[in-house]
Amino acid sequence: MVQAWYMDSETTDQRLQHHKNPPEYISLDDLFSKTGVEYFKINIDTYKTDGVLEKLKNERGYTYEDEMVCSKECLPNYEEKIKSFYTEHLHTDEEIRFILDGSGYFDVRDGEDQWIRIAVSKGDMLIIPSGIYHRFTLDTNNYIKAKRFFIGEPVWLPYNRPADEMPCRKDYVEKLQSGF
Ligand code: KMT
Ligand code: NI
Repeated sequence: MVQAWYMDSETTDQRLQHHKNPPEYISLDDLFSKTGVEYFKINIDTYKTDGVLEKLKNERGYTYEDEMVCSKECLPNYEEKIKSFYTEHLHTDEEIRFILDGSGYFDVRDGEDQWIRIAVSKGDMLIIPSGIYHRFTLDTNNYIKAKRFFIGEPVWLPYNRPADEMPCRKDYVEKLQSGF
């Protein structure tokens, strides 16, 4: 099951869990109300035919999809990509990921600028809103396979922090203040 928690501020290996002491978990409802991040559980064994993913795609207008594998063997420019994924950034569009295999961590900032770590694995689908500061890292398994979705022609460009003057950031902060 997907779990989310507030991170410690240790600068040790990014692939570790980075729990606070004692751990401070956050529910998926609180994750949404504090960040706007949406979560869907998808049945990995039946998703091709059960219609759940199809309905979500239609409702949200996802017209593009592809698959990516993130591992030393499969990702071109691995070290460089891993570094840029973990550099705090935002995008002008949602970041939509459906995990097919493996695992990893998406970290997002809450309204008080605290990092929340979301541990994803097989069957987890996350929608990270446009304009939120976030980052991604593999965990100690060093492997993840995910589907990416997009509305229209994909734009994967990250804008590293600070990007506070971007319209998508201002929109996000407004939504955050009005409680999504
Ligand atoms: C991203 O944009 O951070 C990624 O695509 C990371 C890998 S997706 C599980
Ligand atoms: Ni991103």
